[in-house]
Amino acid sequence: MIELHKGDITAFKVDAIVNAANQSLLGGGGVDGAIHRAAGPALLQECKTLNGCKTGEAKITKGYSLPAQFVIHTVGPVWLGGNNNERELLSNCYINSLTIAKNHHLASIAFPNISTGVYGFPKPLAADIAVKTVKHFLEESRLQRVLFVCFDEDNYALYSELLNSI
Ligand code: AR6
Repeated sequence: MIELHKGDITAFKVDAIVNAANQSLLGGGGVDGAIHRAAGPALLQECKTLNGCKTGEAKITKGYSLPAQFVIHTVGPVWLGGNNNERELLSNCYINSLTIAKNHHLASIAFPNISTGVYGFPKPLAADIAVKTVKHFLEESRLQRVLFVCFDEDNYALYSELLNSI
């Protein structure tokens, strides 16, 4: 089941929240900064043991002081105009995060709008990829709840329309 929410993903009490990280996994701005601030310094300590993460891939840590039990860190593509495999890499972020959740027998996972901030991915295209990829994955998995947590009004409007029309 897919749910749409507006707000700060760090407040969600789900099994895992997804972080839109960078390849270092050592923190940054945007949602990444918010997650590290809310989780506390122990999150950075665990992230330092992970040896980074490639674009499109994902790695899991504990959630520490967050209400969520785990954080799944994924690295979205930087939008470079659309001819650098950006679409497939963004789709891979969702697939690889969902696969980790499934392998850990998690029932609920919340996604931010990966790559649509600093990384500059066009929001309508990113929303379309996110919704299609998640719907396709849910057809053959037992994950109970997938939440899209939109922070800005643009993304919330895009997801509302997409989720109502499919
Ligand atoms: N909860 C949910 N969504 C949020 C929050 C929040 N607290 N804060 C921002 N967003 P961005 P990216 C939304 O820039 O584009 C970092 O520095 C925001 O409105 O956080 O994947 C990393 O370290 C936007 O829609 O991530 C990387 O270096 C979405 O989160 C780089 O930014 C993603 O925006 C990753 O860039």
